[in-house]
Amino acid sequence: MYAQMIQSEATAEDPDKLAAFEARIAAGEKIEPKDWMPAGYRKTLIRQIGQHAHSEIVGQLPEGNWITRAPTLERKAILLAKVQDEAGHGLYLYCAAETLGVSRDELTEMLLDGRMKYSSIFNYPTLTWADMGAVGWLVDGAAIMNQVPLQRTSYGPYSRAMIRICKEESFHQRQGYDIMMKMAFGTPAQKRMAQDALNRFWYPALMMFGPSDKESVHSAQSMAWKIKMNTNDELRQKFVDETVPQAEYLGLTVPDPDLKWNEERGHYDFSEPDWSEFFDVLKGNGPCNADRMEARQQAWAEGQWVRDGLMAHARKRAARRVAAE
Ligand code: BYC
Repeated sequence: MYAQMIQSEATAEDPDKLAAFEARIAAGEKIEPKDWMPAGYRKTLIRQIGQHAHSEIVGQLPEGNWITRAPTLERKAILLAKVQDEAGHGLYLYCAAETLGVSRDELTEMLLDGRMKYSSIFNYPTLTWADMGAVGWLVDGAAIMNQVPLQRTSYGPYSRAMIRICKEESFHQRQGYDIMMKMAFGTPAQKRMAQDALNRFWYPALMMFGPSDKESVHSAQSMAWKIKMNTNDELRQKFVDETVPQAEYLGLTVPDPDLKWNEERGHYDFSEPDWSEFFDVLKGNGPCNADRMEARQQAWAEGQWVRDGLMAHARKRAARRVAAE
């Protein structure tokens, strides 16, 4: 259905419709599901929203790993709530993508057969409790940096989903920083764990913003359509500028010997992540890619009977309605 939709719209594209669409974007209007849109706009949104939805769902796995081992009942309750929020974010985003004519099943199948991606960050392991702090502080922190501007994205359902998501992400970032404070101001051993978590998550967090602007394939068109509001490098710089003082407050060292404040630019200078590692993780060769995909494959297979049951119920209700008419 999705392929057909792109096809029919591509043939229907005409210059007048395109000009009217672009004028609406320029005027800051929201595009709604039933409005005409270029096939490329629809395709880019499905790619980006779908990838984001998958990231929320796969993103439950590294933290889910620590629910049974949280150090206190209170920490466990907070972590449980956060992981449940991620599931909710995935659902808002799948719903937003569905308004573009792709079904949730199709999106999931594209994830499972490798046609769609999820964020590179979730291919790194969570080895200690301090990693729960680093994930909340850095990973949710990077997510907020990227997602706050997306609240103003041009596609209405995506924008509205982002408004709800951002409210919860702020709590996620705060709970991560709270864990980091506890560890960094705790015993020397706890502080070492906090530093080790920062060392391992710093560069993967920087990679979340995507390749450098020189390498980004989609940024120019996505920004022209206001699907993306900032370039990858702009958001990465903003993240570094906000996060470095937070690390200083914790008494932790950002693992970058070249990090320094540049008075002239009014920003920190910092070392780029190892981009060969990033592209390698995207190809499926990160430390946890195989585990994450296996977990999703298993969940999809084990949920088949639930989907079958729901479909049978829906068909029965529809048949009853037809019979009653
Ligand atoms: N990981 O042209 P570019 C979260 C791909 S947070 C994997 O710059 P674009 C959460 C990109 O898809 C994470 N792939 O692309 C947090 C493209 O490949 P394709 C989710 C990446 O789309 C805490 C290629 O590289 N957030 O969910 O203009 C707890 C070239 O890149 C990555 C979002 O998804 C990456 N890091 O910009 C739980 C936010 N970066 O598709 C959950 C919405 C790039 O051509 N997404 N690629 O094969 C975006 O803002 C943009 O899609 C990106 C990339 C900034 C990520």
